[in-house]
Amino acid sequence: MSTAFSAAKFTSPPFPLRSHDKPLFDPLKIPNATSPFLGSTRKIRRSSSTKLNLHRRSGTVVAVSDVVKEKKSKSTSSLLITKEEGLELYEDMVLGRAFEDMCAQMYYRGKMFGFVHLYNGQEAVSTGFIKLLKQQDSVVSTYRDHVHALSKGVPARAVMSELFGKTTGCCRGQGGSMHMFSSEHNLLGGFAFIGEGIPVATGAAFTSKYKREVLKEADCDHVTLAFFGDGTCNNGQFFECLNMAALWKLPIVFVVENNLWAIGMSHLRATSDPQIYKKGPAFGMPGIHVDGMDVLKVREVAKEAIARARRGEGPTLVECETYRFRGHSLADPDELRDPVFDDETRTTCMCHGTGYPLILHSLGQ
Ligand SMILES: Cc1ncc(C[n+]2csc(CCOP(=O)(O)OP(=O)(O)O)c2C)c(N)n1
Ligand SMILES: [Mg+2]
Repeated sequence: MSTAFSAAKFTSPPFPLRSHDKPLFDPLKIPNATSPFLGSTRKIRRSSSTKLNLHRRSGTVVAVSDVVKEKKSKSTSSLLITKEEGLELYEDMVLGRAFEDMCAQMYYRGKMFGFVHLYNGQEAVSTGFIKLLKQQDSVVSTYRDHVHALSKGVPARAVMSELFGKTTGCCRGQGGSMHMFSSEHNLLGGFAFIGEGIPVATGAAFTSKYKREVLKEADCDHVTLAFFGDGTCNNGQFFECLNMAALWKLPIVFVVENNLWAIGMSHLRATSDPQIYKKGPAFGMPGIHVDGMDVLKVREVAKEAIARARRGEGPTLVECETYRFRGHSLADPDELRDPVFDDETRTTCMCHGTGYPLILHSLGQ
């Protein structure tokens, strides 16, 4: 399948490498680019401040028209799935949702303790990506990790037991909600510190490459998926790992679950450029934006990113625009967000053509 981000598009340096080349993007030239500090959260939800960022989304992205046309003509066929595949995706998403609704019940009845971060609303990302993996492929998660564990095949009973601190849990009850781990399923952990999993995932991807190229294990084509949030993309480990993964062409996919919020901090308020996927090309890897609420679209992008990694063509950064339906954790009263407004923002961002259904960020064209 010839795709929007096939290797051919990256064989020659796709972006200016020398300082005298024309810069890709001059932030000073954004119209109305006043102070990025946007004041109170109320203001951010209601005022023109959001428009600034939406404007940025639409104004600074240059899409490759050929790529878009190519994708438009092919997208119908690649979104098709068999009945069995459809059922598998549906079952996985329903399992994730039902499992976590039960967690909420147990927590509010006082039967489950500690921090519990639910994934309600984001299921299409986990299912769309992880259901394409082989058992030997690895997944590295965050503290919002229950559903990633379920998608990777860790039995629901083992995950729930872990949440209750039982010895029958996947970490013998010693990890708890934020530290799901299963060597059998190559689930390399949930991590409480944001960004902490990204170097672990990069190391796992390095291991695969080392086995294949140095130890000559020719059949080792394992891929690693690193999941993390939008807030984490302002963290240094994200940039360091993108650099190393691109430099060494590691078989990894960086999956950003952009749910627009980092606890109570709006993504639009916390980052100098809200289009996270654009950071991929800055490191010489494809950056893709996708509707993270649509499992088929996520799956389409995931298929190509995973295949690219498996072929030895290196990493991809995928930004999945999604939304969490509950508070940051079950202890969070979730008073800051306005879901109606957030939904409008999300829809507007996508309709502005930043990547919906799938656009490869053109590099300097
Ligand atoms: C290194 C570190 N700094 C700060 C925190 C506190 N913290 C917990 S969650 C969070 C926000 C993360 O937001 P995001 O990456 O968008 O993930 P989401 O919760 O939205 O899935 C922060 C700052 C932390 N856990 N680790
Ligand atoms: Mg977030």
